[in-house]
Amino acid sequence: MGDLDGDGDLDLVLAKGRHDPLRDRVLLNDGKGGLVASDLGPTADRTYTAALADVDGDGDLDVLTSNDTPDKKLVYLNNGKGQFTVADPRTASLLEISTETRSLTSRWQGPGRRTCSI
Ligand SMILES: [Ca+2]
Ligand SMILES: [Ca+2]
Ligand SMILES: [Ca+2]
Repeated sequence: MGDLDGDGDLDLVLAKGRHDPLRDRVLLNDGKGGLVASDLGPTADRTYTAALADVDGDGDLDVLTSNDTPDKKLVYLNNGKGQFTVADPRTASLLEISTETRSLTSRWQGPGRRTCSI
C-alpha cells in the first residue's frame, strides 16, 4: 500500500499467483472511495511477495515482485502516474539472493545507487 500516482491518497498492489501464475494488479484510489484496477505487468507469474520502494530515486514508488521459480523476479518502475514498466536489466541489476526463500535484491546502478531487498 502506498501513493502510487502521487495524488496524496493510498493505492494498492495485489501480488497474485502464489502457486499458479496470475497477473498482479494495481488498484488506484480515485479519492471517492473507488478503486481503478489495471495489470501491473503483461505476464502472469507465481508471485509470493511484493514491496513498494523508490528503487530508482525519482521520487515515486516502484514495485519489486518476488516470484517463485521458474518465473523471473522483477522490478517494475513507476512513471509517476501509477503505470509501470519492467525495469531494463541493463540499467537495474537484479541479484537473486535465494530462489528457495523467493527473495530478491535490486541494486540500482543509476543516480542514488539504491539497494532494495524483499
Ligand atoms: Ca494515490
Ligand atoms: Ca503474479
Ligand atoms: Ca521510482
